[in-house]
Order: sequence, then C-alpha cells, then structure tokens
Amino acid sequence: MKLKRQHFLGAIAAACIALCGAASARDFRSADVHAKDYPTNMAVKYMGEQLSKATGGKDNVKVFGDSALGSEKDTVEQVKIGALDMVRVSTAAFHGIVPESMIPSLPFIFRDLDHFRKTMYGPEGDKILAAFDKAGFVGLCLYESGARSMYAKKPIKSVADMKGMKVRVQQSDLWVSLVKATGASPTPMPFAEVYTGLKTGLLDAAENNIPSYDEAKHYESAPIFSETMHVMSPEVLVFSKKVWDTLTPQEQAAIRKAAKESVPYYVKLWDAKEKESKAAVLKGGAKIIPTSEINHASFVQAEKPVWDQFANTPELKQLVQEIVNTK
Ligand code: GTR
Repeated sequence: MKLKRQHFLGAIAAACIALCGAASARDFRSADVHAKDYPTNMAVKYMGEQLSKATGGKDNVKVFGDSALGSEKDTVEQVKIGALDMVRVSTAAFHGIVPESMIPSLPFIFRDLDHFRKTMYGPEGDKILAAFDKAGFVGLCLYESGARSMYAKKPIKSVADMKGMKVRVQQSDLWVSLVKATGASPTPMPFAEVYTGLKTGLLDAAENNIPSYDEAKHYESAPIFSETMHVMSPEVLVFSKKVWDTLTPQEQAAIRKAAKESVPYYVKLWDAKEKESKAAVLKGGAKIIPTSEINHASFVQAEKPVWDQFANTPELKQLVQEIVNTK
C-alpha cells in the first residue's frame, strides 16, 4: 500500500515537472524580410537551436520571414516596445536610432571583404553592437551581406549615368543623401514593395546585393546589374531590451553565445548563396557589368559629402578613423 502511494506521489511530481517545464518553455519570435531558406533566417534558426540545447529546451527561437510581421521599420518598432522579441534587419533600419550603425553604410568605407571582416567581426563591430544598448536594444551580432550595387534597365558605369533616375532606397536619411549625391532621385520604401515599384515604372533603379536581387526577382524589371559595390553594410541581429530585462543572467549569456555561434555558420551559407544567386540571375536573363568596367572614382568623389554629413560627432569620426586605419 505504502509503495503504491509513493508511486502515485512520484507520478504527480513528474507530471508537475513536465507541466511546469512546458509552461516556462518559450519561443522568442524573430522577424525577417527574407524567405525561410535565406542565410539570415537559417542562421537565426541555427542560433535558436544552439540556445535550445544550452537551456535544456527552455528557450527557443521561432523565425517569421517574408516580411510576415511587417517591414524592417515596423518590426524594429515592435522590438522597441517588447511586442516582438528579436529582429534581423539591415543596419540601415537603425540609422535613425543608433548613430554608430550608420558608419558601416558610409559609401566605400571598406576596401574589401577582408577589411570588412577584420573590423565588423572585430573591435569596431563590437562597438557598434554595444551602442544599441543606450537606444534600448540589445545588439547580438553582425552578419556580412556582400556589396550592394545599382541595377536598372541600363548600365550604370559612372556617376553621370545616375542623373535623374528614380532609385529605391532603404528608409534611412543616410541612404537618401547617398543617392541624392549621385544626382539621382531617391525613393525610400520597404523591401517588399520594390518588386512592384520596378515593375510599374515607379522606380527606374534599385540597389542591393546579388542574393536579394535574386530572391526578390528584381532582375525581371531591372536586368542590368552594374557592380558599383558602393556600400558593404552588415545585417544585425537585435534583441528587445524590454524582454531582455525579464531574463536571468544565465539566459542572457546563453542568447549572446548562441548568436555569436551563428556567425561562422552564416558566413558559410552566405558564401554559397552569393555564388548560387549569381548563377541564378544570369540564368534568369540578367547581365552583370563587372566591377572592372565601373568608374568607381566618380562615385567616391560624389559621395565625399555624405561622410561629413553623417560622421558628424567626435565619437563617430573616431570610429571611422579606426575602421579606415585597420590594415
Ligand atoms: C537586403 C537586406 C535586408 C533589407 C534589404 C533592403 O540586402 O538583407 O535586410 O535591408 O536589403 O534593401 O531593404
């Protein structure tokens, strides 16, 4: 009889542990504008798996891609108020909120990919991530995103070819100035609207990296991709400070660690994706004007005022110098 009772109590305890465990397990929701199989989404999913392992299944991540939760601007606002736990966006979405996030979008600031990696996965990247804190966000990690280039119905080989064109830009003052400086007319809009903008002729041109050009099928209406490579801004993964402050220090450390672990995983995927997308757009009828045929000096010259306009405090100037001085 006594044994039966013990069994009974044991079963209740086990059920309780299972139930309590289930009740406290949670999925952090993370938004992205890209499709499920895009490297950013795969990396955040991987980050979630690492986090789940580290917390014994207590904390997990669920990714919502395809702009399902809104544009980058909308989702950043949701993260700010704690309605959304995480977001992966281009650093451009934070230009108006975290001034340091503008620095890697300064045109031609990076000499090449190696220079980008040394700084953005190094001390300068850490400084940028730390700056999210005072704006009420937790910057977890940066991911590279290749180089952004112009695409239209015609080749863009020198800054003179930009004159009078209606060019889609991300929703950031820096991006507006960057395109204005070329003599073109900038139209800020969310990523999800660019396809229609190009199709209907509202836009003459847009600019992005090859994987986004491919994924969003922008090459259908803007088939000439000119490798201007004007900006190499990173992607950023951000956690809501409102939610963060409700977590234990152990959970916070596990989230930071899992995010860092997702970076090398991402880099491998990104590398493969760039190659795959280049082949896909060529197959889809796009023509690529190689970087060797672009008059980069004309763009560099035109973009000089943008550096002064946005790197406009001693701290931001110092960050620029650190990046530029990194060999
Ligand atoms: C992509 C980036 C997105 C988004 C998009 C855009 O390269 O991955 O986060 O910023 O560009 O141009 O809106």
